[in-house]
Amino acid sequence: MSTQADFFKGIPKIAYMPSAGPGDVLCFKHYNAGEVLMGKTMEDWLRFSVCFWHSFCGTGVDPFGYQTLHRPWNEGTPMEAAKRRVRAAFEFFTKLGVKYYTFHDRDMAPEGSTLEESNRNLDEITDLTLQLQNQTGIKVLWITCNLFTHPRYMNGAATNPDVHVLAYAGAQVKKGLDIAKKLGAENFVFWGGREGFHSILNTDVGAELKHMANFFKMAVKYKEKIGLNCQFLIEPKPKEPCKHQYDYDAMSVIAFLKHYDLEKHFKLNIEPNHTTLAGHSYEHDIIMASSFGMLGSVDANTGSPDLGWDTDQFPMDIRNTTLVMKTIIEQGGIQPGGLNFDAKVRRESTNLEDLFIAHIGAMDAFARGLRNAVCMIQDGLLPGMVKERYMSYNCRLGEKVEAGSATLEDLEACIKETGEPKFTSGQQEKFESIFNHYI
Ligand code: XUL
Ligand code: CO
Repeated sequence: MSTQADFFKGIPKIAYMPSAGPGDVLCFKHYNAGEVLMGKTMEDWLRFSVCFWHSFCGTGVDPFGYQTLHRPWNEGTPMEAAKRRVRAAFEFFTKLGVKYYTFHDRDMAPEGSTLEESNRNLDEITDLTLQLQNQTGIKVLWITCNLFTHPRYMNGAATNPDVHVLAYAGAQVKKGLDIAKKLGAENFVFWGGREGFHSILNTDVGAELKHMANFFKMAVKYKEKIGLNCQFLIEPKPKEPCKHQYDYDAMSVIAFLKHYDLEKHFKLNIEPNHTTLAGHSYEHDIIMASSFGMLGSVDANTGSPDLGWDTDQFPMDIRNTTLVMKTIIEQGGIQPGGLNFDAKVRRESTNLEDLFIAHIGAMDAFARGLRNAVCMIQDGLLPGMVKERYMSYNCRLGEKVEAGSATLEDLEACIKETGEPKFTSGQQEKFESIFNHYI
């Protein structure tokens, strides 16, 4: 069978057309893959990835309504449909010009009635994806195992009170890691959707956290054993489907990793829609994770402030993309991670074309964010003002505080000598006005 699919008839390879008009939505107006900014191409700064589950498995079903998205690739037996989906996906990636994709084991290939059958299905479908990867040069940004949809996982996977369920999850992850190796995945994600609780009354939190840590240690060991060279990532989320999820936010995950001596094996995959569900601002976990050297990848999406759930919308807000890209530039890039669009078109966006428009719009929003952040950093005005705020540390006492060698006696002596500190304006509005100049 040819590798060429033809699901998106009439849609050409998406081109960069900077002077296109406002109504031209099937071209990039800002994303120019090969353009070099601060020593790297836009493609390398942004490392865009399309997610398989929302864009190729999503049907528009929500808790209140049936399917609205009738995709031409979802036809035939489950295995036939799986192959059609893969072909449609590679046609889409190629036309869009995105080099990476992400998937769960169970959205790539249907679950069988036994573990062996599920594994065989996955082998067969990933033979096809490998062939298409080799033909197109498109790569896997990350793979993850779905340890939350099947009813066996209703009480959790690695934190399930039943060790047999933990064992099933382990068997699934073992296979997932083999597939990651086969496809050359650059990262592997753990998202603990059901690793948490609904009631503290029936839950031994201490035991569950220890089981989860030991589960991760088994994964690290197996990864090393098979020589899989990829970055492990944990994706924080505070709730949904659980009432409380252990991987609540960036700081909870970092504390967990440090407590169980796992921090050198993992980084974080931050999804801003999860960050806002935790009650933080959009950029909060991006900045917290990066400050600890733990920002590994981004599930680039957004929520809706007036809905308290994970709406997984395409990120279109230039303020947000500017702040994310500023952090990514400041940490020297996001590789081997990337910007994965864990986002779905609205169930009302029923045209096939909407799938392209959504990705193009989000890619342009991030390209603008990148350009803005580059201007901001190269101008040096805002970074200089931030530096200025901490100037007082350029003294003997400040240096000792920085080095961790100051004592409380030193601090007391300083105050006895200099008296009450003077007021210094934080100038928030000035910072905000200058930021707005760049966006
Ligand atoms: C769920 C979510 C997942 C993970 C991968 O909210 O974000 O899709 O990204 O399992
Ligand atoms: Co996600």
